[in-house]
Amino acid sequence: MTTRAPSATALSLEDFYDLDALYTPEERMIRDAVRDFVRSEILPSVADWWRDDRFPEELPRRFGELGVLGATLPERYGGAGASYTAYGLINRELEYADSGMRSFVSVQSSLVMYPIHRYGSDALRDRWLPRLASGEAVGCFGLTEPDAGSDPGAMRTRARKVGDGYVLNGVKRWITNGSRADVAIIWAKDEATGDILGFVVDTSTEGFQAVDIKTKASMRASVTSELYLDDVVVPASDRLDVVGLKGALSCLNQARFGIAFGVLGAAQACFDEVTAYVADRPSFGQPLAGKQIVQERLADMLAGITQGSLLAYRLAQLKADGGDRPARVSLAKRENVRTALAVARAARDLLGGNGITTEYAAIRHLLNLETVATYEGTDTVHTLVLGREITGTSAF
Ligand code: TGC
Ligand code: FAD
Repeated sequence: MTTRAPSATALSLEDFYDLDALYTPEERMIRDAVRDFVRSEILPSVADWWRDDRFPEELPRRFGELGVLGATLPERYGGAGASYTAYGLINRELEYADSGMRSFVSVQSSLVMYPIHRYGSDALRDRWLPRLASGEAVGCFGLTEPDAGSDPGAMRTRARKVGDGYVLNGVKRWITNGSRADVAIIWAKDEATGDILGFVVDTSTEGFQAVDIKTKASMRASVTSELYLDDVVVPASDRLDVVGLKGALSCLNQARFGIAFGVLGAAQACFDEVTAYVADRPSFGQPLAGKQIVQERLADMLAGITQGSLLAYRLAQLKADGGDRPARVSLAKRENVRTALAVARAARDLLGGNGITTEYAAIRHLLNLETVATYEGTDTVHTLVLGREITGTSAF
């Protein structure tokens, strides 16, 4: 095989179109700090955590110290006033290690701190946001139920107005951080009006119980639970100031944006791993890297990650100006998850038998990404959102 040493001007394989030049110094600084943390504190152990079905106790506080919890919120509440691009880059760096790391930060930032900041009273903000930002408190988001996932409007959890409060009853399933949470954002139907309401529930309230789901073959370094609400009394002052499904969906719009960036981290990790592997792996008398079909597959991976990065960056620009319309976010979530899954699957295959072991990261990412394709709106749900945007007809 003829080999050519990469020239001094070789293009970066993790930023092929030099998006770095478009980031602000602060965005680069945040990205680099998270990258250093991930490489030194998470990557050496994350495969063990995943195998052991464990999310380490100390991580929330470490994330808090790093400043990645609620990073876009104002400093007054413990945030960093960071840009959406910075938030996206944080997600990408975390998901380079494992989707479970990004999931923790997505839920805490986009699904718990965001609604408290946007729809909560000053008292709720003061009570929860600083502790959530520091990682002293953990939050979860309870929308999905055993019989209401893609169609959350079909939820059965009920809120009954009693005196100056509400009584909540119901079951939530597949709730990230559920058993770790100090505070839960719970969505329930008002028994009298049928309106969907959101509540900030202290999980130490009597009648609240969380039980972990322990049979996952995906997202094993992330806690996922079932929540049982049995006559949980919540003061009216702990209700979010929004009525209807749009309250919950507006939170999903934030988290889906983060996923569009995050999954490219998982894809990049698979690409880096397989590129190094094929350089040395002999087959039919030469390294796999010298085979045309292998090069085509690497080129497809690089193209997918590059296109996804451009899409995510443009979405962040649009979001900064309020242009993160749900259909745009759906397209980015759908496409970038598809790309990441394709990259992880191809990397897994090129690793051969080694690729089915957790000694290599590809299969762990591939299995995690199966969850990412399902949560925050399945691939099909986002296809139907786009179909509705194109045709004006709802086909759910
Ligand atoms: P639809 O009539 O479309 O909408 C009801 C109201 O909501 C508004 N809206 C949105 N607002 C903000 N952001 C969005 N993405 C929005 N989508 C819709 C809409 O304008 C309307 O407002 P208004 O003022 O007219 O009342 O509602 P629908 O019942 O037809 O449902 C639409 C559908 C299917 C797209 C929606 O239900 C959906 O997205 N389903 C998927 C459910 C889902 O994604 N669940 C995720 C649970 S959380 C999770 O998975 C966390 S994973 C942990 C992690 O991230 O790591
Ligand atoms: P279903 O809605 O039953 O879908 C099953 C299949 O049917 C899918 O292929 C779907 O695309 C398809 N389908 C559904 N409707 C249609 C249709 N109209 N036309 C054609 N096909 C359709 N939820 C939370 O609230 N909070 C969390 O923190 C959270 N974390 C999660 C963590 C993990 C690890 C997982 C796996 C899930 C989590 N979820 C969470 C739940 C997640 O959002 C749901 O699993 C997801 O929305 C899909 O719902 P479902 O599982 O009920 O599947």
